[in-house]
Amino acid sequence: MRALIIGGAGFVGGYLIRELAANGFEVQATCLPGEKITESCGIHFLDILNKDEISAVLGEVRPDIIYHLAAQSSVSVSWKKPQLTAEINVIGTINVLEAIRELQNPKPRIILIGSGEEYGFIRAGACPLSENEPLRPGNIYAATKACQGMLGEIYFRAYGIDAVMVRAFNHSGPAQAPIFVISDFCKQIAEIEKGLHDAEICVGNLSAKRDFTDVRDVVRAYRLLAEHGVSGKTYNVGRGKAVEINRILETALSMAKCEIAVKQDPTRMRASDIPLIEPDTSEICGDTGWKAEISMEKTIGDTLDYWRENV
Ligand code: A2R
Repeated sequence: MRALIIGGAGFVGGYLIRELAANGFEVQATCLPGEKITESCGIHFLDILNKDEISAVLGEVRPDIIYHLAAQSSVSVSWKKPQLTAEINVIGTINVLEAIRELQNPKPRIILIGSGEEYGFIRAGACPLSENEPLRPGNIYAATKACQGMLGEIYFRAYGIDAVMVRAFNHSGPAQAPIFVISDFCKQIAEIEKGLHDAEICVGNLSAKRDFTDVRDVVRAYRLLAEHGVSGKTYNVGRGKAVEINRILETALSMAKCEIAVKQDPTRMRASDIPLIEPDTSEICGDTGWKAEISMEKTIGDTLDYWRENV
């Protein structure tokens, strides 16, 4: 099976390239000019805002499966650059779907990677969230990802495009940008161990409960969805067991090589933090046999080791 990863230079892309290659896929990936993909695979340059570039790469690669990871993936950037976020995440997705629509049959399957953020302001008692729960996105990034999923469904129904939609919940692991909580805590601990700043870790809201999955489990889910996902269907990808951010902090601190104090940082608190976000994962478990296997302790330990080598 030949896979093309659109947007392969990001955090998830590298792990997905390795997961697919290790399981017998022929893997090719795209990135923006100026970006770098370090894993070994065929590399193509394209900007998803240019549909002709997408068509040219699809014509050359003739993939059986396409993973669409290219995105403006930051919630905070989405507030500052709403037009750019909508262009990349919505118009970019339309460009990819149109380029597929124009291909001769047999057309490739496309896996559209959305986000658990799409559920947004969830009603009390709605967790664990099933895929049928109404979407009430609470930020611009989430709204564009909800739109991406709807477009996938529309192209499936109107044109028979073999689209499978994913709503990925929090995922983490070595090399993730430190704007995400596990990576942030681990980077701060590694810096403190090296004496780069005071033995004090800055934290935000510790009482929120979120669902964390190791990125290596997440990309295994993406591989299994290529093989066993049902066309036109949307799948939650997550552990299905939320934990308090405080437990993540305690676990990370228990692995630190020195005593570290905890300091609440008001700039890290969000105005409207939702207390609990947890997915129902029975659809992906039932259709593909997937479930998260890597413990949160391993994810935190490996991420801490990554930062010990990289600060
Ligand atoms: O923003 P950059 O320069 O890091 O590039 C990102 C790239 N990208 C684009 N690729 C092609 N054409 C564009 N116009 C364009 N704009 C941005 O997509 C980056 O290399 C990649 C996305 O990777 P990350 O931001 O690291 O996201 P991550 O964590 O790998 O998540 C993958 C997917 C995304 O769709 C997320 O929204 C979803 O999973 O959760």
